[in-house]
Amino acid sequence: MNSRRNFLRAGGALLGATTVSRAAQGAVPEAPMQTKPQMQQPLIPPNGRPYQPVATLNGWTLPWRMNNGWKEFHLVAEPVRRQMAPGMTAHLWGYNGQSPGPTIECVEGDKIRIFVTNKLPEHTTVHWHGILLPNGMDGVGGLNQPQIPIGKTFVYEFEMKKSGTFMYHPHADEMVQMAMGMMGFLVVHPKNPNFMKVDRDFVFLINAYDIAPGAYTPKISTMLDFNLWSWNSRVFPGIDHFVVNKGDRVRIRFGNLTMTNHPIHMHGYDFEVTCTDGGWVPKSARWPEVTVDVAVGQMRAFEFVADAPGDWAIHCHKAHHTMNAMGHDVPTMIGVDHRGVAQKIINLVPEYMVMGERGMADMGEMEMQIPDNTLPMMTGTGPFGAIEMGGMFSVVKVREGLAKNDYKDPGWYQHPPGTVASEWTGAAPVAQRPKAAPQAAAKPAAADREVRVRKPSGGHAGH
Ligand SMILES: [Cu+2]
Repeated sequence: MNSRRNFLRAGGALLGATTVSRAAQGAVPEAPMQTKPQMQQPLIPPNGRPYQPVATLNGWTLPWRMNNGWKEFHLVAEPVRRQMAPGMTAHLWGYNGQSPGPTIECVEGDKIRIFVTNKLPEHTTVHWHGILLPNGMDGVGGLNQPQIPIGKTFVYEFEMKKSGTFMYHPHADEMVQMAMGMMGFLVVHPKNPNFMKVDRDFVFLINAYDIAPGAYTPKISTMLDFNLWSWNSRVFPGIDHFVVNKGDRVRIRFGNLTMTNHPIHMHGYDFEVTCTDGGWVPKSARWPEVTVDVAVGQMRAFEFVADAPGDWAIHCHKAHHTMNAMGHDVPTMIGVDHRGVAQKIINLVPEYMVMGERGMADMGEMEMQIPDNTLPMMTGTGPFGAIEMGGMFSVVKVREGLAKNDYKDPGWYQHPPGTVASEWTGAAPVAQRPKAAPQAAAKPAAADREVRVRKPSGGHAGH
């Protein structure tokens, strides 16, 4: 799976004088690398306590080695190229060949040693978000440790005191390094494998980029106006589907490292939030939801039993977050008939296109000239036609008879006959509409009168 070995490029010769001396006694473990954008098979633990491994959307889990009772991992912070969806690649910063970095999985009670090699053009650190650890391991550059200089390797050591849902990211030149894609998921499984047991456990980080159409590198000073809203640095239609066996108990975990909140909405089910970055939510404190808002810097995990087969949409409910890069200065043209003026404009601007007067759905099907390395704003095709989405949108595919740990795309759902919304072909119903009241009609009593708008001409427009 992670076949490319990088032992030499991050070898012991790079160890800095400030590293923990007892770790320096052994060689630094190899730093596996992964550049494929498709989800890699979850990593079934080859040693240590057993657990159901998580499936990282469009990502992978970092292998480790055991060294005298310590689980040793090696992260390499470095520039990477990430395909965000077929047709568009971004030049980001990440770890071990990708943004986000690999998911780190371990078990409550594990002793963890994580080597971090800095191959960025500036210093960095790693903060372990939500983990209870000694203060000097918390990764805030300048406050808890010196920054990791270019070319040096630092080592972090701590014991996993509790299980749950966490992440890692730099706490050094944070605005730039997070805008460039530096982050990763960290899952600590419970010591008791029956506690909070699920059959499928998906993880992803919510991130956002501002990459001008045709460009490759994000603008790092953007505060709010991002144009690529992504999950694990992928956008629809590039985001993996959540493939689930009917009857499975499913957990979906996500963390938000963008600059705004995201109401994550799943169709077809209700669910309960069972974990935050603060820990597991006791049963008595849960309530049903179909949308869970995740604020900046927060993590949420929700669970449901997949008893309803189908292709169920899952997406951020902010409509602009289910679109790819677009100009936001588009005027509203709905209801504007500009046929008369269009020919005059075309005489001046031959490529001028009349659009938007009936809404913008046409754009989902339009083959428009766009710059290289740019995704259509609304795209994707389903079994019934254009899906007209982008950004933070994927599909939960619930099917019967999938094997454990089978995450292969099962194709589109085959609906039982008679269960798809379709055109009514019977007699057209007669619409019952109130007749327009003559101007002189008796006024209704003040209490139940509706709002009336007086036009400048003096006529009445009833409402
Ligand atoms: Cu959103």
